[in-house]
Amino acid sequence: ERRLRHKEFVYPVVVGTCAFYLGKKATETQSHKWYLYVRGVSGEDIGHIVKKVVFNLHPTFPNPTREVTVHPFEIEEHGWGEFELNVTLHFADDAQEQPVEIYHKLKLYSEVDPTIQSTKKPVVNEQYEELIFSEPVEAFYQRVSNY
Ligand code: SLL
Repeated sequence: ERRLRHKEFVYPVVVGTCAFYLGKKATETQSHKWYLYVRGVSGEDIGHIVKKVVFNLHPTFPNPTREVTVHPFEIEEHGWGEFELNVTLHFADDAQEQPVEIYHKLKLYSEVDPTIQSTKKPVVNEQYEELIFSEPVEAFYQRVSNY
């Protein structure tokens, strides 16, 4: 497949976690409910670019490798501790690109005051990432730039 020498396709995404303290329902191993997601910057489906997201959780979780192949590229879990996550994005076949890994921290406690826990106000940690396709395959570039 032909690659476009002087072109670049840049697609911004957000990787985030959103954690809710369970309050009275909290147990020792499940004090929080949390979500981990990858989406476009306005919350849009990224499925035309990304065919699979692999979320690698801490080994204390059952089946810590979670694969999602459709929007929303998101998982829901319960836990007690913060940890560093590995999120691997696999691109659409016509992109002919290797997967990329993004590291992200699951935050359960507010940095402003970690002793204050509210069941109503989630702790959100979002990171902006630019997916950069330099010298993209022509067919992929045509498809995604007209999207
Ligand atoms: C810590 N380094 O010690 C971290 C590890 C692991 C969190 C946190 C498992 C939940 C479950 C879970 O929340 N692990 O057992 O179902 O703080």
